[in-house]
Amino acid sequence: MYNKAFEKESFKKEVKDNLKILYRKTIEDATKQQIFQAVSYAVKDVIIDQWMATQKQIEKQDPKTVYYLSMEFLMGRALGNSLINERAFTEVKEAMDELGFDLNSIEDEEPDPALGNGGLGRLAACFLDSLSTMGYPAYGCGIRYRYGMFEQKIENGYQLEVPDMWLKNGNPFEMKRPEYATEIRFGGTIRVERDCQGREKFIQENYQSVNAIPYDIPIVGYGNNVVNALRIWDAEAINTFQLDSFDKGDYNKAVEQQNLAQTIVEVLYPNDNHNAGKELRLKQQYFFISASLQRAVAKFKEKHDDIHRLPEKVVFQLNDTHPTVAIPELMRILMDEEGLTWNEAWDITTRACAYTNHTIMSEALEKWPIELFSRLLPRIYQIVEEINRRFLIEVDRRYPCNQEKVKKMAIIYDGQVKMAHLAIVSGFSVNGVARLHTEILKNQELKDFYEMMPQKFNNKTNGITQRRFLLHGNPMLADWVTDHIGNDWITDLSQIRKLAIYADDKKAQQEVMNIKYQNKLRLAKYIREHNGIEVDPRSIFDVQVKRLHEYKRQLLNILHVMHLYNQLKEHPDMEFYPRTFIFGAKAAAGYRTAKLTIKLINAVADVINNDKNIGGRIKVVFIENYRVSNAEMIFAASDVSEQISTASKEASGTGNMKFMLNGALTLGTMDGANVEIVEEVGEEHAFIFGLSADEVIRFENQGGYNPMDIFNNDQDIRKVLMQLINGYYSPRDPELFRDLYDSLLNSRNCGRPDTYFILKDFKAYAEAQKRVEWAYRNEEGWARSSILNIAGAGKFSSDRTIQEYIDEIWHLDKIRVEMPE
Ligand code: HBZ
Repeated sequence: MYNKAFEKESFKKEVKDNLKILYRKTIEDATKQQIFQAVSYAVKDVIIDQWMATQKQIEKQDPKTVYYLSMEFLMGRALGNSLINERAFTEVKEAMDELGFDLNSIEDEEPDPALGNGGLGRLAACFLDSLSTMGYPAYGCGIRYRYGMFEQKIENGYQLEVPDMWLKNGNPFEMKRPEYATEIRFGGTIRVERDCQGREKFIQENYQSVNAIPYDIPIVGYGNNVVNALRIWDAEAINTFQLDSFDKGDYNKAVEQQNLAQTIVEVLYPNDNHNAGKELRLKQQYFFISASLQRAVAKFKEKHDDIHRLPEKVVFQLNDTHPTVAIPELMRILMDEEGLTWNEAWDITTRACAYTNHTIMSEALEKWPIELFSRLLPRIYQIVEEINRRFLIEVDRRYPCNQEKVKKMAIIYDGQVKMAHLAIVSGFSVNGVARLHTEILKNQELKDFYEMMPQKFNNKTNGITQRRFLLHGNPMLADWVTDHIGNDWITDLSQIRKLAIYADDKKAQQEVMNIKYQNKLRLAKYIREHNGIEVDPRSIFDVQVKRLHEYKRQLLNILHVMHLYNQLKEHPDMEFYPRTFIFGAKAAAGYRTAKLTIKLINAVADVINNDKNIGGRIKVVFIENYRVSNAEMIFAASDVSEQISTASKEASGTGNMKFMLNGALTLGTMDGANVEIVEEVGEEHAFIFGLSADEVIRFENQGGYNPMDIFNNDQDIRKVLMQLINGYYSPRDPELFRDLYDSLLNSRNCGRPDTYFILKDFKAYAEAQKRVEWAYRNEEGWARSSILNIAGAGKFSSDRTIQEYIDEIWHLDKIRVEMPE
């Protein structure tokens, strides 16, 4: 089970050699960062051989390849993960020990590549891990943002955003590929010419352009020598400055192109489930899509003469609507560059593109004003217009003279280009990301499309990679699992079911609880060091970590904490099992309510943590800068997994699966993949509460409900809500949390009050929390449930998800890569 390429003595020598070559340093006087770099280059050295072998095999076999097109890839650190997948972690850890370094602290030198916001970006990263591990050829295609997701600082309880300079020390794992540089054109005008056969030619003039330069990052499969690439594009100005040019027009254009190149890949938009509609965002989208597609077509043509056969070898998966310009861009390449007719190009495009929907939140839907779209992408716009024209003919054939249908389904309507409609009409597959989500798409959000083209719709319930979130993140539990059922679970998580027979085994129960305790000690230490808060590792670790969004209802959680605190104050002698409430969440920089919720959590934490009279029975911790690297440690240490979104709003969730795999019990609504989690583990091993998706949708169709009834009739809730506006948690500024109060009780911005049914679900939530407490008091029962959760997590491997994409959408060919001895 170990990798010969990482033989200890030669590995140590290579680390030392690298220090010499890179930094002119010996191991004694190198900094930790330099050690990290030297180790990473030594690891990369092994990876490169496998990467070349993979390329050679692909060259020989010519398998069908997926291009996973995504604005986001939330990769997390590469060093530890690569070592895990090389099956060399233990070996290298020992080698580093012998050199006098702790591998974990070397890992901490690596910045988290955070080229994503949350679930959607992390899903893309898990998918790449699974694709390589399962031996399928794949490219991830994205943007090399100079600044990834901002670093969150908490100052005086408020979130501050600090630029994430993840490339500051260079990225040892990436490889620049200047030989694949591609020109990308924006703006200008389209002139139509006719060739000798009278065919129209479309010529873009007076455009601005930038060079797209790819950087490849290796994606190492687990123990199989397969290395795919994440290809992220950087922008460079096309013509270097002609400083001697006195032609003013040229000079201005050169400056503009320089600026365009610099701004286009500057920063990741930090919104999740919200579309700000910024021009630069559309530029980013077209930039990486045009580059990726031009390259994919060129690569296909290196081996094939007949472009009509593209869909036999290539499939493009659109990760939400963000990459949807791929559709008209592929049409453009096929018609304007390859000389195909509309019908030929359409046939190819519609067999090569598939779309995944990740949300039903209306504010996330991408719509571009025609003015902006056609100015920035004039030729692309012409093509979208033609796709729309032809589609509306279809609609009219199916629903003659039905303006209602046109209004609801047109790609261009009301002065806007609707990207979801474009993706659905032009792709051969439309999938949701959990069963409930897909049903809502079919029966509500996309009902009209489902009715017209039901064969396109399918579900692919999300998954996560057990290699990062158990094997790397929770080594003690991983070893325990392997001791009991062998190590096949690493590449076949369905095996983990076999643990179920240990659920009633007293020894197994104690071992699992002890591992949890050790992981809680590790997190308690982190909290002591980062927050200066002392938490009791014997208390219940009750955790909600995810992006901050109203629909995810962190506000429900903290209001309930306020309520518990009130009860403890009123009845100091009540029975109460100590709890540590842990939050971690970034708010989009411009999302005021979300940022105010962070402030509230921290204000509540301040008061409760410093109240000597409650004997430390409640602690509240806000973990600063929640990201992939600290997430791994948090999941491992959690008892309770808070998955409390308003039913119907969370498309799937994937954190829920990471908690489960690490033995936490879910406290959640019947939303997203929670439904399937409960189905796998059994409702008696989770704490389910609240309105169902159907009930929420029914209320929404009635125009909401009246939260005032609850406010007037429920003293506990009233007391908590009054504390938002009487200065209880903000004596110097009693009005500070007024907006949160108003969001629950008063209609703001013509919206309904309590849009997310927080007060409506409060009581059910509080009751579910009581059930949690009583369950935890029964240590054996809890341990049993915890083991059954781990045992029930098999379905939620991204390996399973990817197999479904392959069987039902992509139809890829597997590759095998042997390394010479
Ligand atoms: O995608 C998330 C869903 O909210 C979550 O339920 C699901 O599990 C996950 C994977 O399928 N969606 C996102 O994370 N969405 C974004 O981050 C996003 C980013 C930019 C946008 C829109 C959405 O413009």
